[in-house]
Amino acid sequence: MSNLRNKIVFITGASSGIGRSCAVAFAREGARLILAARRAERLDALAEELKQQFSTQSRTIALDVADRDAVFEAVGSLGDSWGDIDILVNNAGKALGLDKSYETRPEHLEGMLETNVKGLIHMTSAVVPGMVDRNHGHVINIGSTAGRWVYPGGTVYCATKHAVRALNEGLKMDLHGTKVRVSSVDPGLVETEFSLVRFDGDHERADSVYSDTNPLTPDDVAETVIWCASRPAHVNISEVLMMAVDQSHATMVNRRGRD
Ligand code: NDP
Ligand code: 8X3
Repeated sequence: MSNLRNKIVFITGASSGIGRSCAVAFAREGARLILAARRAERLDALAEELKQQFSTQSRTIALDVADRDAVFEAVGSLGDSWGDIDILVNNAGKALGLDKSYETRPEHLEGMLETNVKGLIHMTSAVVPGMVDRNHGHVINIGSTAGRWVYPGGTVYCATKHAVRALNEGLKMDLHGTKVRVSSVDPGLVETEFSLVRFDGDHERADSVYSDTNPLTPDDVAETVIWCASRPAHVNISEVLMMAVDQSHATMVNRRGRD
C-alpha cells in the first residue's frame, strides 16, 4: 500500500498544469487533497473528477496566495479533520511578459513577485509551524531551471525562481533538528498554460514555445513530486533538476520535430 495513503496534501495552483497533475497523482496514491487556486470552478470540477475516479476526499479553496490574510485564514480554518497538513506543494507561480528587466511593466513585476516569492512565503509561514509542532511534514517547492540560469527576457521571472531556490535551501536549515522535509523540484520546459499566461492569452505565441520539440509534460513533473514525497521518512530529497531530453540548457532546445 502507498505510504501516501490518507496523507493530507495541500496543493497551490491546482487548477492547471503541474498543480493539477500533482492533484491527480496524489489522488491515485490515496491521499486527501486540499486544492487551492483563484479559479474555484476548475477546482470543483477537478475534485468531482477525482472523487469519481479514485474516491478521493478533497476540499477546494478559492485562494490568491499573494493575499497573506486570506492564506492564513484558509489554513487556519481547516479544522481538526483537515488541519494537520502532511505535505505542502508550493506550486502556484507564473511568468508575465518577456521583457528586459528595466522595461518590465510594473503590474508584471508585482504579479511575479507577489505570487512566486511572497505567495510561497505566505503559504510556508501559514503551514510550517503546525508541521514543526507535530514534528512531521514535507514542503515541496516547484522551482525551475530559471532558478539556476537566467535567459534573455526572463530576468525578473528568473530572479523570482532564484529566490525560490534560496527559500528552499534556507527553509531546510530553519527546520534543522526537526523531521520536517524540504524539497525543490526544478523543471525546464513543461507544456502547460504557463506560456499562455506569460503572453497574455496569445495562443500562437504560447504554442511556439513548445513547437517542434518534445517538452516535459506536467505528469512527468508530478511523478517526480510523488517520488520525493514517497521516500522513506529519514530521506530528504533536497532538489531535483529535470529537463526534457530535447532541452540541454535554458535556451538550448532541440527543435527536431514532435515524436
Ligand atoms: P499554469 O499556468 O498551467 O498553472 C499555474 C497555476 O498557478 C494555476 O493553477 C493558477 O491558478 C495558479 N496561480 C497563479 N497565480 C496564483 C495566485 N496568485 N494564487 C493562487 N494560485 C495562482 O503553469 P504551470 O503549471 O506550468 O506552473 C506551475 C509552476 O511551475 C509555477 O510555479 C511555474 O513557475 C513552475 N514551472 C513551470 C514550468 C513550465 O515550463 N511550465 C517550468 C518550471 C517551473 P489560478 O489562475 O486559477 O489562480
Ligand atoms: C519555466 C521554465 O524556461 O520557460 O520555469 O522559464 S522557462
